[in-house]
Amino acid sequence: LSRQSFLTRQETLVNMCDERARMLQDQFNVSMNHVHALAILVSTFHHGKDPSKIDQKTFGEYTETTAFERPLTSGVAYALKVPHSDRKLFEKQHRWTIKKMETQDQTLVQDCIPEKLDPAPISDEYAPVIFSQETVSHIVSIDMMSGKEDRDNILRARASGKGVLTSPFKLLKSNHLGVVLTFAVYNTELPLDATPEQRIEAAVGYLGASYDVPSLVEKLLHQLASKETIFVHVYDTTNSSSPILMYGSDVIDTGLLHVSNLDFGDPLRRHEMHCRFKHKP
Ligand code: WA2
Repeated sequence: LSRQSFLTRQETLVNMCDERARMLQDQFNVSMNHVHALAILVSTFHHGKDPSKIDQKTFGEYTETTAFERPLTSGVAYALKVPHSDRKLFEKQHRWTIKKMETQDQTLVQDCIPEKLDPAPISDEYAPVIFSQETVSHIVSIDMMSGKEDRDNILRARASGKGVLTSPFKLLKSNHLGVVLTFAVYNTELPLDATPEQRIEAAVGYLGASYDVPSLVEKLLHQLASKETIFVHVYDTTNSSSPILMYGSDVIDTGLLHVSNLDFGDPLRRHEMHCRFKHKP
């Protein structure tokens, strides 16, 4: 291979990879902004009105008809902050018990059969899902603080006031790795310089979106021509010594590798796109 054709080939790979990384990042950013707007909608019309202007029917219809605004998401849901002292009254009003995400038998959780889910054990506070897009209706009544990744997200979202992302983990009822994006919903107008303590206190709930990464990245790449040309892998590289593969398979070494950076807006997480040609020159 001549030096010139090597350089041309390398340049092609760089351009294709950067273009795909930018598309994925832009689409993620668009949906993140819309999820943020949903959190403000819930704050204004559920917590800001008495009686509330939002119920499951309104939330379900609104989120379904605006789903096109949130590319790459598989569904959105709203979980309420319930202190233990309010649990009895909350469960009586909703006519269901707050459920625990993790059971002894993981297969039952994955299937998300409501009757098989145990009630949430006693805790200081809970985050049961009260509204959901139809696509994730299986998480209604589940305490999102009873799952490690969801819990970490809730704690970080409400203390920071920013959109936060989980590490990749297996989403309920799906066989795919995914991530969850969370925005806290606050009851009062917080000053811009509010302390984490003020934020934690003012939090009333958590608006979250789930991203089924393999199927959604596949859909995105499919829209592009020359899908046959390169392998694309997406990694969570937050822990640089053990990157987590989020998308892609069958790594074949064909020489050139290009790594494009991905910024999903959460400074605590790092992501990369790795691209390789499928065929040797
Ligand atoms: N949404 C969908 N599937 C899931 C999931 C989730 N969390 N967790 C595990 N599988 C209501 O941050 C609040 C959504 C959590 C929001």
